[in-house]
Amino acid sequence: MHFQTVQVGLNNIFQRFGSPVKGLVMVDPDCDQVVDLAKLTSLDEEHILGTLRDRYNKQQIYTYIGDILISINPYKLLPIYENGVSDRYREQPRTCLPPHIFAIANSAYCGAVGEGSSSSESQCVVISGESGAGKTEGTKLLVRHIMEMCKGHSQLEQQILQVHPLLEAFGNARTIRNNNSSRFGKFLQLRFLGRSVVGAKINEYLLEKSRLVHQDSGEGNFHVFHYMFAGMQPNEKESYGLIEPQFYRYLCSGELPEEQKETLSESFQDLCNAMNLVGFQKQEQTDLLTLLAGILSLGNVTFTEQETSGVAITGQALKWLNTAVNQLGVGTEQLYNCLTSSCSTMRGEEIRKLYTQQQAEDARDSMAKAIYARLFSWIVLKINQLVASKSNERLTEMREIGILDIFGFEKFEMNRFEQLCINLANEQLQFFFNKHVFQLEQEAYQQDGIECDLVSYEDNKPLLDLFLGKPIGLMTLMDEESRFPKGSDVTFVEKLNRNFSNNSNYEVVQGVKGDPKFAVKHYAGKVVYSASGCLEKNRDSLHADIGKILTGSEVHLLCQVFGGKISRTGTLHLPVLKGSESHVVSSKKTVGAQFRQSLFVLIEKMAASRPHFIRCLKPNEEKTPDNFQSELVREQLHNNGLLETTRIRRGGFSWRPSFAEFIDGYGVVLLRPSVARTKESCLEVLNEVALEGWKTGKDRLFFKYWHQDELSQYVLRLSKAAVVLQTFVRRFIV
Ligand code: AOV
Ligand code: MG
Repeated sequence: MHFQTVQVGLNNIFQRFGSPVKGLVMVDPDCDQVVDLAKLTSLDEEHILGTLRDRYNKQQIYTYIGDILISINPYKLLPIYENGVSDRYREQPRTCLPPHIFAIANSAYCGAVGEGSSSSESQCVVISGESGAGKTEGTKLLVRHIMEMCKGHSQLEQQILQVHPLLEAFGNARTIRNNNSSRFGKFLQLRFLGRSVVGAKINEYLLEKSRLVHQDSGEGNFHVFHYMFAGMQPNEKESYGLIEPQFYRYLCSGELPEEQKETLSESFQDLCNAMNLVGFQKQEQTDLLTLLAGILSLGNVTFTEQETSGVAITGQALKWLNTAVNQLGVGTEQLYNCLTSSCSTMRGEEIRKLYTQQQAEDARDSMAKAIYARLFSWIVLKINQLVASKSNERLTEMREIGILDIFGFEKFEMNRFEQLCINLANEQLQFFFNKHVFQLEQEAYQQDGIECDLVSYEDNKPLLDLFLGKPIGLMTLMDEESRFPKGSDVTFVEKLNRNFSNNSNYEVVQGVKGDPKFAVKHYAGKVVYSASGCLEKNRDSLHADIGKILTGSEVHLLCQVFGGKISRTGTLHLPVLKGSESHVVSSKKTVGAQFRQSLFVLIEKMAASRPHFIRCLKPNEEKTPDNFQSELVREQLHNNGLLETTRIRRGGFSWRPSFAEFIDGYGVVLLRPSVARTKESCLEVLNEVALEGWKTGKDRLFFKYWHQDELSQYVLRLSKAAVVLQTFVRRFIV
């Protein structure tokens, strides 16, 4: 068949299937309202806020700023997530449908599998927002829709969906700001070969383990403990050695309201189902629950000060010690000794040092925290093993979608080491966002001499320097002080005050005696931090004798997570505790240093993929539906730099492929066997598709955010047409 005839054929087919989209329908078909803030006629905060409020009041919680999605937490279930809706977003172009998180999932999926263009690349979705703004719910919706897109109904897809209830049970808890607050950060990587998901991997960041032993008023321990009490039958509780929750010191919230019990009981069932589905063995599950009960019993071991020196465990506390001994599978005497004294060797001689009340309580709590944290890491590791991609042969062909859901920015009455790390992570994310949305884009205009109005934005680099600057940054000073034998929380803050009193992002705070404080002006507001306990948490040391008895536990799982000898699988690689000569086992790096390192690796990984941004907003602090508090939202718009984002999306060119990249993706439009990766071919393609409003640079093209959608739709229609044409040729011509 002659080429000309094919073209005529295509045109006819386009008429049947609709022509390539020219210009976008940027109004919501259901409500005739602006759905893209970058298309507003006037760009000021009031107008943007008003548009978001009007949409929210009509239950339209999603709005675009170009290719960026804004999501406002509705605090109620909206009928916008059913399968039918998911299907519509899968089948129709995003521009014909109201803004939705499914559309972002679609775009990440299509980018990763190369749908709508002939090249594929790894993607990442960065979801940010304050605590309670909807990041975790958003993550689940994204994963669900992406699994729908794969539609292989494979066991792996089911397992991946079950990862969330599992991780949330162990890593989420009720806080003042969010009833289901993530107390750890996660980066979930979904791996694809062709259109199918072939594996997944989770990285976890900084579980807030201090919550296990202490919760501020109005807050809860990790959900799993509450699930156990609500969901276990009385005989089951008895077999694990559990009594009523109000008798445990680590569960100060005690008895739960009746109406909550039912949902918690269901959650316990969901957790058990998830463990089964993901592939945890029965014995592992039993061990896990036994150890959780053991942690609670351990928490009830209290100490009485002795007249001479040291502390003793007596009466009721001794009973709890014995219960813990059974549940944790360790020796009574050893546990007694390592909770009340420490043992070290000096010149070959063993020296036992008796603890004070405070030291004994710290030893008990650090033991409980170490067990819980290692169990959590083990769960993540286990999930990773079970959902790992089985074939590593075609590694280079695999593409990833990484989804980042960390703990949101936090500002409580009392902010500690954990908030410091959480807020640092949020600063880094904000920096990543700024870099992508503003800095790289504007640098590219200058390099290529593209004329475009520059948009100024709030650069949080000085704040990152305050934290991470070398040689003197807040985090390095903390590490330094943690290593210094005489270092204390007080000397740490003195050091900060000495070094940063002139830094505009730092504020000296007059703390009460014994509770040293300092303040940092974050992008999302000023936070006063209490340094009490900071150094200890940063050191995160565990006495060698405690490590030793846990390594020798008779409970297989406990022994395994502490790197003991018995091992059925032998394939788990949690770092092994080294029983050294010194009486304190301290991991080589401080918690802060490890966290910084993992954030660095994460940002590098994200920078190597195509990012999609979702900015979550919180409409009110009361966690109630239909309650839009303008001032609260205005503050978040301001902190997130969303007005500036809107400006740059409107005026800027957010997609900037090189000529070669462009031809790899869209050269197919020219319907030729080979297309040179040159500027001329690019212009030919653009002429064919009849796009308007783009610019050419020295070695790349500059496109508006909607151009990529238009091109992808053109290619999709082309491939649909090709299929029809093939069928036609097969039926009627051959
Ligand atoms: P977060 O992840 O951003 O906070 P979540 O995703 O846990 O916040 O959302 C908090 C609560 O808001 C959820 O438990 C739901 O009750 C409700 N919610 C959020 N998104 C939706 C939605 N799309 N539809 C209905 N309800 C929703 V934190 O992890 O605390 O930073 O650290
Ligand atoms: Mg969360």
